[in-house]
Amino acid sequence: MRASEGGRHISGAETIVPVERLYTTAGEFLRRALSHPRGQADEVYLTVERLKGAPLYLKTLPVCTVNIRNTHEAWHFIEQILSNLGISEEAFKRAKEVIRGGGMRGAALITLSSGRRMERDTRRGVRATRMGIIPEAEERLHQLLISAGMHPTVVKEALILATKVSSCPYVVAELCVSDDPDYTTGYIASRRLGYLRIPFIKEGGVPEGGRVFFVEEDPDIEGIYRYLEGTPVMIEDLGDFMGEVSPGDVLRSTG
Ligand code: PML
Ligand code: MG
Repeated sequence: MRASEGGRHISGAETIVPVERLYTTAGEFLRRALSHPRGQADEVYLTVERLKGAPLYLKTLPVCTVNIRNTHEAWHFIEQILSNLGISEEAFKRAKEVIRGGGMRGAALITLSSGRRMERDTRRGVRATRMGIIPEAEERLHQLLISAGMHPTVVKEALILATKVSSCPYVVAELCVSDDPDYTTGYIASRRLGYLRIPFIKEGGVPEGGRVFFVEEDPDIEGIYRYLEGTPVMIEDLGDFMGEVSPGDVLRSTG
């Protein structure tokens, strides 16, 4: 689903479901487009297609929430952790520009060392699509998120997306800031560190946000698009939920 208002991006969502859940899912996505905190869509595109080929089955990244108290601390932590993952200051600066500028439908691809933008079309970006979760894992994830006091839909979808993205060869890390004005928790995800939730990544009321996928220096761009946009991925199992961790502990584990 892709929704916009006056050409401005409002909301996007994707999933893989059995045929009998199509009607409900289409209805839920439509409702989301028409009652979104970013505004009411005046154009909604729903695309439904049969899966071509068997999906890859993955386990979600392990999740923890970094104990952060304000936006300043959040960005200080992000800068340090990205640096420990091999991402240069240049690439970090470029990522901040993308996220603070907002307005992209997909994610930016930024090379980790020279900080170059690698998307075919920098306004559209690359979209991670064709991913879902098997019903049994979804039910368990729902219960876990509810008991941890996390938003069941937002975090579920972000974790599925981040798990697919981090499994893509050439992708070293993802940085995400929601474009929902009142959703102020973001994350950094990587194969090495899992899914690190970062509270206070932005001030409330700010509609700008976005996703950046940091990639190796000479990436196979066609291969990245093929995998992220084309290869179907299903979550079949859940990684650990580790609760709160201190920024210092995470940094020490990578430094
Ligand atoms: C989005 O708006 O889709 C991004 C959501 C980020 C969720 C971060 C979290 O709470 O784990
Ligand atoms: Mg959103």
